[in-house]
Amino acid sequence: MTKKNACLASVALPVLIAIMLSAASSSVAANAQPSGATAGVKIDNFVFGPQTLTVPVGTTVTWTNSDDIPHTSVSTEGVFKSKVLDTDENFSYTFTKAGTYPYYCTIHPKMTGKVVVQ
Ligand SMILES: [Cu+2]
Repeated sequence: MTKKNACLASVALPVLIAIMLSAASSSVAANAQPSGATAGVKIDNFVFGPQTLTVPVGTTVTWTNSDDIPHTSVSTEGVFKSKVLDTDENFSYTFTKAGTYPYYCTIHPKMTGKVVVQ
């Protein structure tokens, strides 16, 4: 190898490695990222609607309180927990693992719903 070529390689190789690494890490990030899908649960008249929401993995679910009294949306298994939502306030959670996620309103424990993630 000539001196010039060696010099070129010492510059080109790290660049090549950097490109390969960034390509690899961006494809890993793409796999780990949520699908970007969204879905909504409306809270109205002491009811979560729909009571059972079925969504694909990676979906962000937003609960919106359309009732005129405060409610919460709290996972029975501690997976997510909203603050107290006043009228028109909302809470979002992104479901990254398949499963069934029951939840309830801590102020009115008879209010229940579930999110099924597939
Ligand atoms: Cu409530």
